Amino acid sequence: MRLFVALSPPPEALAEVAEAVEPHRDDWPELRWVAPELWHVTMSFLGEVAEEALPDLAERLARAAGRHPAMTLSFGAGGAFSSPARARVVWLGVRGGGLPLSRMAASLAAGARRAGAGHADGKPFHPHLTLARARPRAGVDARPLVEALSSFAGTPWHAGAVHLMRSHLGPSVRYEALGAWPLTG
Ligand code: 3AM
Repeated sequence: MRLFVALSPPPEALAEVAEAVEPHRDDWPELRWVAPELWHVTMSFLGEVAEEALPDLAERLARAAGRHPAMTLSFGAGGAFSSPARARVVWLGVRGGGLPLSRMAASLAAGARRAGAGHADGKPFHPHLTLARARPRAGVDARPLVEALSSFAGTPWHAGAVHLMRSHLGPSVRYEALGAWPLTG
């Protein structure tokens, strides 16, 4: 099964984002917008994981989550991977996490690896909310969109748990929450 670990922002925080994004959607037919009900903040992408590994994975994620503090985060200015001029992914940034959030991501990934899930990809952790993706092989010049989202500053929200998510790929992607573990505090 295809898994990732994520934060699930509260509906109020996502509703604000939806309101900010809505005026732009129709202007960018070259982008595929992610449906708001799928929005999440990925902490660690695990990829294909054998079902037998789940109990050990759950235990290790629970333990890793419990070693990190709950935090107050907010969505901030837009950006793009790999760059606004040749965007493959357009996102909103996550503010307020800093080093503790990066440490948490590293700790979850390390716990998952000990359960045989995921791998170190060496990429720096860049917390974000993916809003839209370019169609395959097309880098989009999304500078006006990134610029339009540059002033976005969402209301702070409480990140108190991490979720293990399963992606069901197909004509329309669906995510299923397999577990949730509290952060401390
Ligand atoms: O929606 P975001 O960007 O947070 O991009 C995928 C998504 O992240 C990412 O995992 C999340 C859930 O699908 N993802 C998919 N394939 C990936 C890969 N091979 C990947 N991240 C890293 N390596």
